[in-house]
Amino acid sequence: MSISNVEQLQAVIHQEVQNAPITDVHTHLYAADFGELLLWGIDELVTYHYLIAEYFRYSTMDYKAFFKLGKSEQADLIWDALFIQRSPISEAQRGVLTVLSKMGLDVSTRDLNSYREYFASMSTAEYIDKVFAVSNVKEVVMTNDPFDDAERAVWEKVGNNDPRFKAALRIDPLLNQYELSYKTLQEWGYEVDKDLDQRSIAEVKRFLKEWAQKMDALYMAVSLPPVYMVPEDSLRSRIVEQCVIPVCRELDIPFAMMIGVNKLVNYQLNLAGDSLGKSNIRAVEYLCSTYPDNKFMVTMLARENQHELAVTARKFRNLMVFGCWWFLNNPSLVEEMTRMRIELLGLSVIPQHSDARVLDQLVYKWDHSRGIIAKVLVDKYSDALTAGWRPTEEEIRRDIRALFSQNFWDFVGK
Ligand code: RAT
Ligand code: ZN
Repeated sequence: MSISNVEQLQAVIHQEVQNAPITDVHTHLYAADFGELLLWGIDELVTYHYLIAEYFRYSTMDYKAFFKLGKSEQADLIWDALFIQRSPISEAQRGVLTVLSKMGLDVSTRDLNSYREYFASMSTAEYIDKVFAVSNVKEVVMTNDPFDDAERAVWEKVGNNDPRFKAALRIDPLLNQYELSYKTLQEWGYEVDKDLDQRSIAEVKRFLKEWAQKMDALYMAVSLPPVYMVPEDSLRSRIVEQCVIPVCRELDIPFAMMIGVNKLVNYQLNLAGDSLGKSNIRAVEYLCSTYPDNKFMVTMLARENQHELAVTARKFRNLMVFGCWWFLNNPSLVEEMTRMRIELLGLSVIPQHSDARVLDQLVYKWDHSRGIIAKVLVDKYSDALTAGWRPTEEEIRRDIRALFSQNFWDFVGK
């Protein structure tokens, strides 16, 4: 049935966006087999590093003393500072409220202990099912780091048996700290040296291939600083061109670059201490044009990079822009970026990923993003309607499913 007025359009778009099962292309979640690596529940939610950063806007507490406390004690402090002493209106604060309310809890009681009782009554398996159902997420891509001892042990013994969780091989230590990680590779039996000679290049490639295959990784990924450049005379640039690109090509998987993070500008805040900077789009252009048979997924952290990134994707079909990353995952910026991307790239983007670190966050991050993406889509289809175009419900469903899932699968080719 074709749609001829804005009211109909709004109803159909909102319904289709709510009903679209999501493939979340970048998270920090794990399947239950990974044991304690999978974080969930109220204390994890409240101690999310986004909220730790916000807590220290108000607290004069010694950083070290805070991080020495147990999870629940940290959560008590954050709850008091960010939910009792002040109203929870930042995006990360609002996220906690959305999760509690979608789980059927009464947010108005503000009673942290009663929320704890609810989570204590759930098993991990039961809660995973519940979160996937409530958020209408079909599958999530994990961030799998073989340099993490706890994680490596799971891959070596058990592996991943839950099809809702897909793997991505994350290689930050290899690219950003080769001067340290080559020693780890040596311990694992790879014949690499610190100068990256020809033998090392072959061995790094062997490492990448073995781990991508062990994990059945959908892509390889790295987060990179604003100074990231390829080509340049650096170990990182050489590893990208001589190891990562050829192995990705051989395995036919994308290389995902998350560009723009300045790590630990306040090291005392740990995970909450990273910041951002404007990056050079030239690195993306160079890789996309030099390696047309490789596929690149790119997200950038600085707002200032978003327009040129979208324009670059117009030039290179082997580039898939994805997500509103980290400090950009705020309603005003998601709206601005989604509008601009759709205006420049139509439906050929992956508008959002969640970056969830705590399972429950799938619920709020997707609830908030769905609302904004639907709003932007209503405007864009309305413009077409004004010009006399009459989309059908089926066409709108097709388009929305592409944005929330199919574009990723088509791009990775699975
Ligand atoms: O968004 C985050 O939680 C960040 O701390 C990072 O994990 C970032 O998303 C990354 O993948 O490096
Ligand atoms: Zn992340």
